[in-house]
Amino acid sequence: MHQDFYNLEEKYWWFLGRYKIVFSVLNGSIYIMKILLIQPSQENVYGVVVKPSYVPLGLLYIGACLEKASHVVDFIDLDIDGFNENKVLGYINETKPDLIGFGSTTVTINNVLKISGLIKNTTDIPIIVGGIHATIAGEELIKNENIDYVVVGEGEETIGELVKALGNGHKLSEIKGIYYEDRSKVVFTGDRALIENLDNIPFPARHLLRHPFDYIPPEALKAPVISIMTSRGCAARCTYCCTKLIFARRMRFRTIRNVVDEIEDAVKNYDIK
Ligand code: B12
Ligand code: SF4
Repeated sequence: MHQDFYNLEEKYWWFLGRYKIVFSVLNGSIYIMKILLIQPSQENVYGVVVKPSYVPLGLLYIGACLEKASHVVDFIDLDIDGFNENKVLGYINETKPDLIGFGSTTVTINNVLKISGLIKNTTDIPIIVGGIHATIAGEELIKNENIDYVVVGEGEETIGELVKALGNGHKLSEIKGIYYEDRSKVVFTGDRALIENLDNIPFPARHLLRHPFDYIPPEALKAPVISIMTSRGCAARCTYCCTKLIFARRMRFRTIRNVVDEIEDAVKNYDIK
C-alpha cells in the first residue's frame, strides 16, 4: 500500500510542481525553484557503503520549509537510494534542478566536494552546503570554487530567505547565517538567532524519501519505524561534541501537542507501529 502511494506521488510529482508554479505566478510570487537536496555518501566513514540507520532529519526539515514556500523539492540519499557519483550526475543532467543543496558532516564533506566538482564541470547550478561541517568550517568551505553558499547553524529560516534572494535578486548581505563570496572576498553575514518556537517548524518532509522504510535503527523492535526530534540543544559540555555549535546549550522543547501531532501523522501516513 505504501509503495503504491509512493509510486503514485512520484508519477504526479512534476505535475504537482508545475501546478504549484502556475499558482504562485498567478499569486505574484515568481521565484519558485526546483531544488534537489542530496544526502552525501558515508562510504568514507566505513570504507564501504553502509546504509544509514536513521533518516537525515536536517535535510527533511529543509525540504519541508522549501515546500511550504511552494518550491518543488526532490531528494536523494546516495547510500539508501543506490546513487553513485555518475548516477547522480546523470540524474542532475536529466532533471535540471535550479539549485542543489547538500547536507554535510566532517566525514562526508569530501564526498560533497567531489560531487560538486563533477556538477560544476558540466553545469553552473548554484550549490549550497549546510549541516554540521558547514557550521564549523564555513569559511574554509566557501573558498572551494565549487561551493556557492554555505548555511551555518539551523537552516530552516535561512534557506527560505536565501532561495528567495537568489530568485528575486535581494541582498545576500541581509540574510543572517550564510557565507558567500563577493568579488573573491569571503563574506559572513553573522550568526542567526535560534528558532524560539520549534512548533512553528513544519514536520520533516518524509514523503521526499524514496525508500523511507530502509532506515532501520538497531534499537527498533518493530517496523516500520521513524525517528522524531522533540527538542533541540543540550546543556552538557562534552568536549568532543558539536551539538552545541548548531543547537546551543540552552534546551528548547516542542509542545507535547505538536509532537503527538507528528506521531499521529506518521501513524496515519506511514503505518508506524
Ligand atoms: C542522529 C545522528 C546520527 C545518526 C544519523 C545521521 C543522519 N542520517 O543524519 C547516525 C547514528 C547514523 C550517525 C552516524 C554518525 N555520526 Co552522528 N549524529 C546524529 C545526531 C545525534 C543528530 C543528527 C540530527 O538528525 N540532527 C537533527 C537535525 C535537524 O539537525 P542537523 O542535521 O544538524 O540539520 C540542521 C542544520 O545542520 C541545517 N542543515 C543540515 N543540512 C542542511 C543542508 C542544507 C542545504 C541547509 C541549507 C541546511 C542544512 O539545518 C538543519 C535544520 O536546522 C548528531 C548530533 C546533533 N545533535 O545534531 C550527531 C553528529 C552529526 N554525528 C556525528 C558523528 C561524528 C557521526 C559518525 C561519524 C560516527 C561514527 N564514527 O560512525 C557517523 C557518520 C554519519 C555521517 N553520515 O556523517 C557528529 C558529527 C561531527 C562532525 N564534525 O561532523 C555529530 C554532530 C555528533 C558529535 N559527536 O558532535 N549520527
Ligand atoms: S555528547 Fe553532546 S549531546 Fe550528548 S550529552 Fe554530551 S554535549 Fe550533550
